[in-house]
Amino acid sequence: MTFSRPTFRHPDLPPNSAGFRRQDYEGAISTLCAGCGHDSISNAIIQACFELALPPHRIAKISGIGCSSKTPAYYLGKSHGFNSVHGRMPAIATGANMANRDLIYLGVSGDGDTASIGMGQFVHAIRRNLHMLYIVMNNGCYGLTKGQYSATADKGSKSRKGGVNVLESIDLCELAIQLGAGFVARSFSGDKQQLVPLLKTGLSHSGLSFIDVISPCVTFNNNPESTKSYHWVREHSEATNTFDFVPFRQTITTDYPDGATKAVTLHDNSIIYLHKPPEGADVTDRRQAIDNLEDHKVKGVVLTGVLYINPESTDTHEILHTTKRPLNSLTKTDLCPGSTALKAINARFR
Ligand SMILES: Cc1ncc(C[n+]2csc(CCOP(=O)(O)OP(=O)(O)O)c2C)c(N)n1
Ligand code: SF4
Ligand SMILES: [Mg+2]
Repeated sequence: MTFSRPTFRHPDLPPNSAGFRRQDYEGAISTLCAGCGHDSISNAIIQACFELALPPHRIAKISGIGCSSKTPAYYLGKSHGFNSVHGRMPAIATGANMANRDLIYLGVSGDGDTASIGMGQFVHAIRRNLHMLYIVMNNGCYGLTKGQYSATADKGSKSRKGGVNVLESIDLCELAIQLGAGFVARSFSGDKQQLVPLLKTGLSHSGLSFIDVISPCVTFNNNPESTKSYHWVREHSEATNTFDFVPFRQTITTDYPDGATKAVTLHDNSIIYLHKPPEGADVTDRRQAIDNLEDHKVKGVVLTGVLYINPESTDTHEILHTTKRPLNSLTKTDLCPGSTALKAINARFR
């Protein structure tokens, strides 16, 4: 059976500053299980891209395999897309980014896709600081293949069938911070208020931004003893800070109290204002960011919000000094400048 999305929208719904309407960022109707956390993340992605007024044709969404990796079909229907092989999203994103640095790259993956088969790809994309937003829709299981535990399932967590996970879990945020990602955050699919500004910040950051979104699998892993269930996360989460994201085109009208607020300017001159609780840790300090995650883990608390941010981050192109022009726009003359240029290059190595 196929479903098509109704095209009728209220005629008074306003467009964004680039003239696009919300429906320009939508995709096909979801075929995921009703109540799946991944669908809420899809909606948050639509909202974030609409609010940032990103031209849909300048976005490239790339995914691996899994229920999570199917979601790019459900948003950004007018954008470029590549549904790749299990765990290989970062390789495809790297190739595309090298060929055309002018697009906005959105990598979508699952905890199985990233923390198991794609682990090698994940760590090297971070090391290179590839300019992309990397989202993991984290349900602690392989939803698409009927709910086996993934490597992010917490030790002692119980699945719906009652099996206890006896293995240590991998914390992808901690790993990302350790490997040098410039923007790392964690959120919950059921917290759109927190997730949308996080996505907007991640999309405006230079280099790799990583967001781990806990996203309950209602079919295989949503019982109260699972640490990736709606119930558990609602009972056991704590935010690092509250924050506002201000795109650089927008006039800053709000007043922020002294002392409790830190303004971090991103490469495109947008600003993220972090309002820290009195005992809050400094999220611009890498070592403290890791300690903060570990401290909360010991207390059995899921820390959400901005976990680490490095405003000085430099992306792969800056590190490698690549040409400012996208490779796919270079002509034969640019790529083959002739024998005189070649002789000059060779002479430098003699
Ligand atoms: C090379 C390869 N190995 C195994 C599979 C089977 N497989 C498909 S999806 C998946 C796991 C998906 O889990 P996750 O990335 O967490 O996505 P979710 O469905 O939970 O959103 C596996 C093991 C595959 N498609 N390809
Ligand atoms: S199996 Fe789980 S992850 Fe997959 S669509 Fe259903 S609820 Fe979502
Ligand atoms: Mg999963």
